[in-house]
Amino acid sequence: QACALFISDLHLQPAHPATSEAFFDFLERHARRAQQLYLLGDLFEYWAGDDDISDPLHQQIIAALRRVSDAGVAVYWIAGNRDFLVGPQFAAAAGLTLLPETFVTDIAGQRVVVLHGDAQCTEDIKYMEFRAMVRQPAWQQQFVAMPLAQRKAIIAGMRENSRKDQGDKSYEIMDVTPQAIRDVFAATGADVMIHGHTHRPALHHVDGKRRYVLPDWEPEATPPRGGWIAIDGHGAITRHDLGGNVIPA
Ligand code: OKV
Ligand code: MN
Repeated sequence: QACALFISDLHLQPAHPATSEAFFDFLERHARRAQQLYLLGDLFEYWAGDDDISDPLHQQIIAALRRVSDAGVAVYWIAGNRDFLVGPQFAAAAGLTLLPETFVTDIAGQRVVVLHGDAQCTEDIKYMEFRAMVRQPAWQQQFVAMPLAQRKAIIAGMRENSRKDQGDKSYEIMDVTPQAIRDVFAATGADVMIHGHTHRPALHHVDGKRRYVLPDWEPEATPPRGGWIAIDGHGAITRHDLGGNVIPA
């Protein structure tokens, strides 16, 4: 089918094998037959640098993405707040194209803007400062110049601090701000926006435009979470659960 698929926030990690299995199943059964696949951030729980490519789970993920891109699907990547260190080596191995943080494209006659969504959580001042720092190429060059084990230890320390601060709780209340969303629509002239990050899957109507929010993936939760958005050849936009069932609008 001439359709484009969109996913985000899988947070793939060895500790949650069911999520990887659901992802591989999605790639084989659905993405392989699509025209385009957009990965909109936080595919990984964290990415410490492209030299971590030989990790067994990373190898499995790369091979699975490769099968999709080798089948002729155009696979696109937008970085999330956990995997912004993905670079050209990973992209080449997986056969995907790295996109800038905000990307506008025409799909079946509609102007669609895709993004992760973290940059629009503008009320989280501390995170916005952290983001401004770690998104600088110079900062990233210095960081990846450190040994991989040291980078992993730094990230583990950040995760531990975030847990201690009950950071999980404080950013659970964070969402995109209406002004940041209006700014994206104004800057891009898009009719449709698709993003993830907030773990608040929904369809919102904003000044006559639509904003689709992707779910995070947790197939073993009750109820299971996860799924994708599809745009078919006629421009019809549908939301799907992990079983592929359409979520009613
Ligand atoms: C996750 C959020 C903490 C929001 C850091 C490279 C760096 C990954 C990381 C560190 C933080 C995720 C992985 C966490 C989400 C927060 C605070 C707010 C808004 C690097 C790769 F910087 F070292 F290069 N991170 N963690 N927040 O503690 O799980 O979502 S986290
Ligand atoms: Mn995110």
